[in-house]
Amino acid sequence: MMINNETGIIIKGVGGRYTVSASGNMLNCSLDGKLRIGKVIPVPGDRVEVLKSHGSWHISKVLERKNVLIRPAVANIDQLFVVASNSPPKTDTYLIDKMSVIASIKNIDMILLLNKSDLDRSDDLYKIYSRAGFNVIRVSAVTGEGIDDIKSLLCGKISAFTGNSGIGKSSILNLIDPAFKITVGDISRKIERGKHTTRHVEFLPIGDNSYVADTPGFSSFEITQMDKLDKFELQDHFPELREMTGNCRFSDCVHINEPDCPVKEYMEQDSCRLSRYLSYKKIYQELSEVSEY
Ligand SMILES: Nc1nc2c(ncn2[C@@H]2O[C@H](COP(=O)(O)OP(=O)(O)O)[C@@H](O)[C@H]2O)c(=O)[nH]1
Ligand SMILES: [Mg+2]
Ligand SMILES: [Zn+2]
Repeated sequence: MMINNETGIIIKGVGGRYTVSASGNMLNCSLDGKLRIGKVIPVPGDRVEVLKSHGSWHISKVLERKNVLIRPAVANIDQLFVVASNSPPKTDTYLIDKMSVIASIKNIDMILLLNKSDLDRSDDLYKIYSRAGFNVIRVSAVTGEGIDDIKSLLCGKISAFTGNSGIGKSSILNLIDPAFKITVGDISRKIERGKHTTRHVEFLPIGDNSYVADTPGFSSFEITQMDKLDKFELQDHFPELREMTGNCRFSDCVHINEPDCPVKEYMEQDSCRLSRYLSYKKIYQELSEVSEY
């Protein structure tokens, strides 16, 4: 009996069958009986050990995860591309701010893509997020603006695209690699929902050790998913607040109601920072309510 061992990454899992990318091959794998009993359910992005016995491949072990997101479940995300726009469907800044906090908690780099730049340059969003310290890229799936920048960022990483429906995630990915051939537009998705079809995430291979997933957006970007974040630590997940720490009268200052807080003053000084500050206060409030239970 010949036995083969490989380490690979799950790019897709449907109905108990997994596609594992290993040494340049796509292996169709089932789960080892032992793993079925265990608590860890493998998800796309998981690094796994696979074993060939009696002619078929099995996942024998799930390696330790860097992080995991839910609905859709994905693991080991290095970077999250949040697609936003001032053009319809206009993106709410609070949504971006919540996603940025969760990405930070999960140790995921967030990149903001301002799509539909052919229609609207999204100047306000550009200013708010570049000043807050994020990598912001203007993109157009029509003119191709920004596509090369995205391509170079994808190299060697596991990435996910998120953003509201209709914002252009699939269109951008199709420009990155025309071979993806992802359906563009909302119609197919609405039909899927009507049929209660589960929407599966699939990582698309894009060069060596690089994978990108188109997602319908994560429902995990909710306050309750902030891994029971201590509200005093929320400021650590706002880069511009983190930069200002140590300037306040109270060492445990949260920069909300404390008198003479220079951070509060700084954040209220200009409309860009204020937008972020309002989200900070809103998330802080929500975390306070969650922790009361
Ligand atoms: N003008 C313009 N339209 C775009 C752009 N990107 C996507 N669209 C259009 O927006 C709609 C939704 O795009 P899609 O990629 O399906 O969005 P998704 O739901 O985020 O995957 C489609 O009609 C696209 O043709 C863009 O950069 N500029
Ligand atoms: Mg899409
Ligand atoms: Zn303060």
